[in-house]
Amino acid sequence: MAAGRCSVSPLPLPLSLLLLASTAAALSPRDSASRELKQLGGLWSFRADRSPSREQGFEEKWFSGAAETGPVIDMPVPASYNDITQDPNLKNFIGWVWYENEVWVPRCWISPEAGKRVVLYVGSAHYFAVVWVNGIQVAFHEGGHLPFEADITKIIQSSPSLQHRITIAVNNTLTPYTLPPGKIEYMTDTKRYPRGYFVQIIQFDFFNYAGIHRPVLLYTTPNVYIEDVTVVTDVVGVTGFINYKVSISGSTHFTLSLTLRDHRGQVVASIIDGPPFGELKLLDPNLWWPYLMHENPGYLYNLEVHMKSKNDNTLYEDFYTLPVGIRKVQVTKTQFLINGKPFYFHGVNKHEDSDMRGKGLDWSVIIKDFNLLRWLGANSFRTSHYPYAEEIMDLCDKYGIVVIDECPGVGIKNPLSFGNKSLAHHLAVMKELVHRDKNRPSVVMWSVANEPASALPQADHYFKTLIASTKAMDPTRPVTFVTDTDYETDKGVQYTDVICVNSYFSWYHDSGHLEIIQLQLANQFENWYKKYQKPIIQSEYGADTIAGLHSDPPVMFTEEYQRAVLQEYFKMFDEKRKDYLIGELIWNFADFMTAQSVTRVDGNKKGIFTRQRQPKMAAFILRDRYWKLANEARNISQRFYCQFQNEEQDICQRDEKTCAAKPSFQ
Ligand code: GCB
Repeated sequence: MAAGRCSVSPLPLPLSLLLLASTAAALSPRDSASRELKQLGGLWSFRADRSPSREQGFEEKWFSGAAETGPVIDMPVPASYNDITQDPNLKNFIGWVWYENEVWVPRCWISPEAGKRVVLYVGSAHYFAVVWVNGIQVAFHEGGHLPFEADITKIIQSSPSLQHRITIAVNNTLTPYTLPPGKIEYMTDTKRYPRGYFVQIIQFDFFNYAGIHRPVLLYTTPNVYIEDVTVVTDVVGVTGFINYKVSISGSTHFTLSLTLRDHRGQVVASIIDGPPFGELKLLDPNLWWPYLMHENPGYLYNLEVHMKSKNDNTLYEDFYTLPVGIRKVQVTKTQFLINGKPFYFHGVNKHEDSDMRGKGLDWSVIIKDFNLLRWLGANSFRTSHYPYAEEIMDLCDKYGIVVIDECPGVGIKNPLSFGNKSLAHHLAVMKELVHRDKNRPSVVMWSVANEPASALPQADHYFKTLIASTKAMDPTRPVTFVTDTDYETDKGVQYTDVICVNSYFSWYHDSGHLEIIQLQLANQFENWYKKYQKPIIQSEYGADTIAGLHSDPPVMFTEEYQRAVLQEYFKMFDEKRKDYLIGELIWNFADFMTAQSVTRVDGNKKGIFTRQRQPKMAAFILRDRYWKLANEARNISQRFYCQFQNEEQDICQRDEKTCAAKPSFQ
């Protein structure tokens, strides 16, 4: 809950702004022989609109130059603004904040002879964002975890200057119709609260960090350009198939060539002057395998798409290179198969969360996290509870970390949030997510929500529609949502392909009673399986743990208690993975920030690593388990193990043959 003072809702947008359609990003921006990128990260001028109505910025047209209208401070982009200053009011601010930056655009980008488009791309701004260039509105986007963009060519071409002002207003207010939903509650008892006092109510367990969380870029394409590429891969026997579809914008007259290269750059398949859709066939391809399932995980080919178009005597050429992993995903009644082999998810749930940066993208944190995941022997994670940055997803593709890709459908508890308005928005968000991540081999399943009130009667229609529409958009991947509702009353799981269930035995219920875990967990699994005969993932379990707090016998919040909870869960996991349990994802990878409450001591402490990524005792027992699971599934993991174990030398001396070829991750 965050507080503020305001006479009206902090949300309203002038109608003219709402009329401008949201502009979801097309292909992930990449440079190429025909495309240039310019990063706009760094320091932006920043001003929070603290006026009671939060509308001062719009009334005074701060998009015409916020820096001239009042005091601004330096704000890093990307980063959440909440933890950057010492100001508690900014930490808990609700409403519009304004970012402004002056950028140079090279002359060669905009001369009409260059025949280029210039696109402004925002990786993510939480939650509502309005964008202006030189005071002209170019985009409005709703939703904090997905990219959007705007073609700004005409605006910058018509400016007398090569320097341009970019303004981005961002509002973090959540309503019953946003995703995640929330509610602004006005406290009208003037004996207890100042006049106009309101709080943001949320029903999810992470801090509602806000600001520009991911990179802002300018990029160019030719005027006739590759707008989208979709690939769907399949494996039949020893043959790999890549079905592709390319859409071109700006002209209907073009020719297309596609070249597929292996990791050494050798051409392995190609199509010259082919149609915009078709198939590439590869005999005995290198398949994309998850980390620890193969000695060469995350194998990616590069699909180079080359478009040529002659328009009004001008030749336009566009090049776009898409990494492609060839793999196939299937679900049976008891198994999850990748390339026909059973895959067991031994992984984590994460958050985009770190000190100071909040949810802002930071390369050091990203790489540290991937190193810890691989140290741990984790082969997978769920993007709890929103889509993660494309930069993170790229590394999952590259390292072979399997992803359950979750949309921001978290905290859907209010019956109002099951209405048509919310459903329409949820469908739109899934469309943006599927569009962004459809080509990623690491993404093996979509999760449309986390712990919604799925016992409500309206949940039936809601999840039936949502899951059917997601499957229609992507028939190649299973769809799930994560439930904590009782198997008898849940209305949504019937539509899923895989059952994902969260439970916190001996924590939120029967607190302190470790001895009940196995019985309750066995019942949980049996009940769900008997009812639906679908494979099950334990999608969350865990215990809050203050690093350095000890007690034996274990008591809650100590490292020993977290370890004991995990060990009890492991016993039942080992029973059920013989049958239909296909995965276990610990809650959580690292401690993370939440709203303040009496149940949270400076955030959620269920991490097996602290927020600063130092291991608690649980990290070591999980690591032993995950490496054993990997070893059981396939012995090659021993080779990876050597890379991370301190006792590397010992193992290598004992088992020279296994350790002979040490693969490198880079
Ligand atoms: C859950 C939620 C997660 C919470 C976690 C907890 O069931 O899915 O968002 O953080 O429990 O620690 O309470």
